[in-house]
This record gives sequence, structure tokens and C-alpha cells, in this order.
Amino acid sequence: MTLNRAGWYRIDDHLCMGGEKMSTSDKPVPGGKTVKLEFDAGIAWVTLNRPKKRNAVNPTMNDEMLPILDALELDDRCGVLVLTGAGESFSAGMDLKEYFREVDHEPALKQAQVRRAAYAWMWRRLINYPKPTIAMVNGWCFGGAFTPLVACDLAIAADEAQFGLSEINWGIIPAGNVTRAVAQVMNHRDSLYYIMTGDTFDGKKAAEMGLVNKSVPRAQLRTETEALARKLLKKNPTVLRHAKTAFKVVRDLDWDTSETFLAAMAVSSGASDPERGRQKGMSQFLDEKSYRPGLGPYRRGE
Ligand code: ACO
Ligand code: V55
Repeated sequence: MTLNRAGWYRIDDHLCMGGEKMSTSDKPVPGGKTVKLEFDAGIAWVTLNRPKKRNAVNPTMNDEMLPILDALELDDRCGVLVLTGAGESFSAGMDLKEYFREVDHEPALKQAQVRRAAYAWMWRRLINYPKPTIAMVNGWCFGGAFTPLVACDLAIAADEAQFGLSEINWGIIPAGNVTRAVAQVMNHRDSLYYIMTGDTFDGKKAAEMGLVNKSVPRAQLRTETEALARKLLKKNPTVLRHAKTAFKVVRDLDWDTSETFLAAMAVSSGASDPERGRQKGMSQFLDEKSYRPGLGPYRRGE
């Protein structure tokens, strides 16, 4: 395992040369009791699915989520992954009964295993995900739910969604990397304000603070998210994978190391791109004069 300097992002083995195009579309994908999985024209909708418990994250959900994310990495039906919640909630955070109280009496090593299953998907797998990820925050988003929210590349919220770092309200600190995730995307004052007060805030405020990219009325949330996913689906997936990885790594590097790293990543991206996008992009602009790179993507599949 190779950590970059700040240690929050793992430079991992999804940056490697591609071979034959993988075809896994005929493979069944593990769904689960607590996670719903749907495919629609390149989008994999991954829905936290315990609506009666406001999609609180329990150990079952943690155990189910990791193999689902792993399977989607290799599944052609998933070009963009959208994480959302069933019903009126994105997620009410960690399940106080099943993730905390019922585990309190377990031996330390069992507790560590339960925690590890949560961290594995909520942070590590999502922050290192090779495909574009979007969190679609449809409703309640508390505590532990901030971790997968921040770990997704992009996020769109409903104006009506309510967010809160409610840990303080029931007597714990935001752990499970919630505090670290908040520090990554929110400023010093806003982070401390919400960590210390536990006040709720809505989707508009979340957008204003940079916790999500954008907030729209709930009635438009799905359309807006779909439009963003479709935009990403038009881009070269190899280049997207390198671009998002590069960003997460270089923000913690000094300028000289970053310059060299990005040069290497640019070579890696070109060398591992089966559709030779860079050549197509240049040719469609310079030779055919059939598109303008400043205004949109080259035509893939030509
Ligand atoms: N853990 C366990 N159970 C939960 C959780 C949770 N985080 N959130 C909701 N539930 C359960 C409730 O216990 C209730 O179960 P029951 O029907 O079996 O009694 C059911 O979900 C519905 O909850 P209500 O409170 O009745 O739903 P309501 O719509 O009125 O309120 C709200 C929704 C605001 C999300 C409320 O449920 C709540 O405050 N949940 C806890 C939020 C929270 O602080 N999460 C922990 C963050 S800290 C962390 O993640 C480490
Ligand atoms: C939180 C989340 C955790 C945890 C302890 O504050 C606290 C939220 C994601 O796991 O183990």
C-alpha cells in the first residue's frame, strides 16, 4: 500500500495498463438486503435501502457494500456510480443500535472488524474508486454519512435535504474519518461550527460551503444528477480515471514532485487508453475541424 504524503489517498493498482476490454455485463451483481442496485444506460444507481431506519448504516450494510463496489468496478454497465438513499433519507449516519450499542459488549478485535468493514467502503474504496462517483443527497444526511458523501467525487443535494454533524448531540466526537472528510472540503470556521453545535443545515447551505457541488429542488434532483452522469459518460473513462486520481494525489504534494508526478500520469493515461482519445481529439479538431475542444468532448467511438 502506497500512501501519498498526507496519507488520505492511496495510490493504488487501478492505475495500470489495460488489456482486452472487460465484459462482465452478463455476470450477476450482488445486491443485498440493505443495498439496492439498478442499472440505467451506463449509470449504476446504488441505493442505501433501509428506509424505515432512515438508511442508518449497520454492519450488514457495510458487509454488503464492499463486494458491490468491487463488482461494479469491473462491470461494463457501470460507467458512473451514483450513491443515494431510499425514501426520505440519504442516510441517518451510523446505526446507533446495531453499529454501536450491540457491538459495545464484543471483544476489541470483533469491534475493530466491524469498524474496518465500515471504513473500507465509506472511505477507502470510494476515495480510490476508478470510475466517477456522484453522491445524490436526497434527504437526511447525518454523522457517518458525511464520509461516503465526501469520498464521492461529486455531490448534488436536494435543497430540502438536512445535514448535520449530530455526534455532539449524543455524546461522541465525529470519528470514522468524518472529521477528516469535513476538514478536506469545508473551511475552518464552518467545520468547527457544525462539529461543535451539531446544528442542521440544508442543501443550499451545503452547496454554499462547498460540501456539495450543487443543490436543486428535490423535484429536479434525479434529472440534475442524471444530466451530470451523462456528461461524464461522454468523456474518455481512462482519462477521467487518471484525472481524478491525479487531483487527489497532487493536492498534498509539493510543486516539484507534483510536476513530475503529473507528467508521469499524463504518459500513463495516454499509454493505457484503449480508445486513443488524445489522438482522436487532436485529429477531429486539427484535421477534420469537426468539433471545438474548448466547447465539448471529441466524439468517442469513431
Ligand atoms: N441509528 C439507529 N436507528 C435509527 C437511526 C440511527 N442513526 N436513525 C433513525 N433510526 C431509526 C429510529 O430509531 C426509528 O426506528 P423505529 O421505527 O424502529 O423506532 C426509525 O429509524 C425512524 O426514526 P425516527 O426518528 O422516528 O424518524 P424521523 O423521520 O422522525 O427522524 C431523523 C429522522 C431526524 C433522521 C432521526 O431518525 C434521527 O435523528 N436519527 C439519528 C441521526 C443521527 O444523529 N445519526 C447518527 C450520526 S453520528 C454517527 O453516524 C456516528
Ligand atoms: C462515526 C463513524 C464511524 C465510527 C465512529 O461519527 C463514529 C461518526 C464510519 O464509522 O466508527
